[in-house]
Amino acid sequence: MSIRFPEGFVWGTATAAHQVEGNNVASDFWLLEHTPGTGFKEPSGDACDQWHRYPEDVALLAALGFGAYRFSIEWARIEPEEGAVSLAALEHYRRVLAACREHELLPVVTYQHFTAPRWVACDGGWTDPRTADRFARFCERATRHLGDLIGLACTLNEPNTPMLISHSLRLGGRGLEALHERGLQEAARRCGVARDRLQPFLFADAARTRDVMVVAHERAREAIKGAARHTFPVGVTLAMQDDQAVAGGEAMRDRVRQELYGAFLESAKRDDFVGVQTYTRMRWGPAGPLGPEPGVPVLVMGYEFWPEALEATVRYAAGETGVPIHVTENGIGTADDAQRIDYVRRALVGVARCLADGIDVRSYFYWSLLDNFEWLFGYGPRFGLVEVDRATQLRTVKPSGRWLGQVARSGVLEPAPPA
Ligand code: GCO
Repeated sequence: MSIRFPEGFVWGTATAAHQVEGNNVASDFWLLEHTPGTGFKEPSGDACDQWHRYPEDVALLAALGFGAYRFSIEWARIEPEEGAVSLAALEHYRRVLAACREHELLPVVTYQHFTAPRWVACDGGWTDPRTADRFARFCERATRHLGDLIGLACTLNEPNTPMLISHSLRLGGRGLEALHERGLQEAARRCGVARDRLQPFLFADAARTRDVMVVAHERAREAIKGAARHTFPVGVTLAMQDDQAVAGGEAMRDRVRQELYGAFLESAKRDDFVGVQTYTRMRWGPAGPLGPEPGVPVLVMGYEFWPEALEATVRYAAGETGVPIHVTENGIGTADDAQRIDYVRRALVGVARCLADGIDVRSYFYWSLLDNFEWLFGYGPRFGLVEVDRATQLRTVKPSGRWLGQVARSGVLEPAPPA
């Protein structure tokens, strides 16, 4: 039986500035990508050249049948040096927003998606409390320029990711910074700062980052609301895996959940929504993570193919916060586009079950519109509904793009593939 999504349910795709725009040279990640000893597989380079090609991407998204576009504005471009605000960069994002509006796409703006200006990262980054104020000031400035065109705002993207990384590697253990220490040392030297002043997101001390980012989120929310000339919902997005307790792992699982999400879910109770971003599950035993279960396919990202994870995290986030849910990211990195359709279909069946149970889920954003720069993994993993030729930047829509666009246009999902 086909599933009909509610009238007004929002269908979109998501991207992040650094992953698609190209040449984000004033950012901390650009520095790290180009430092000897770096753990990045390759630099982001031109990425998908969306800085120049956004008109084409926005038009394509709309033509496929989607009704929304989630993208991020780049702090490193808007404020490349402290206090030096680029009106040209702000005007650029105004044009992107206007293009969305012209194509009747709801623009969902993320104010920080992993990257920060180099000057921020080199001055304590996300472990320094001053970064919360600097970020709020940036949010205020950007909202004054762009707010009238924004449809929905996410302050921070996955501020809990550093926590998640340190947990996945070894419970309470070292995060990525330990694996990339040589590159980070060299990057700090190039910036002329002591090693411990360089604290870029992903590589920063996880617990300190969490504390600063909770404050940053709350100040940003107030700044955005204060500067906006019309009201639009404001929230935070969280990286959430379906944490499953196995063979007596309940206490461990609950403790992990508290550490990974607790502070942010608590803060989200005062938000207009919470953004759930889910890709997989994690199994927890009494002593820690159990790793993939034999027989379950493991994807190029190193985690299990587990589309049902989304239903579990939506239920969990809704239960913990009581605020509306937006699925701001869900997707799969795979070269097998049929596997992508299978994944999304099963994830959406789970969303439909949540809706049937009365959970207030407002949207589904597939990650990602384009095959793009997957951070440390470079251009290897293919998350896109649209393929991008790395030499020519030519966009080619995959079958999954047409399929999901049709679901978006009609609001109807066939739960089983046609025989
Ligand atoms: C994240 C980010 C995205 C990733 C995506 C695929 O969740 O890490 O929001 O930037 O590219 O999740 O791994």
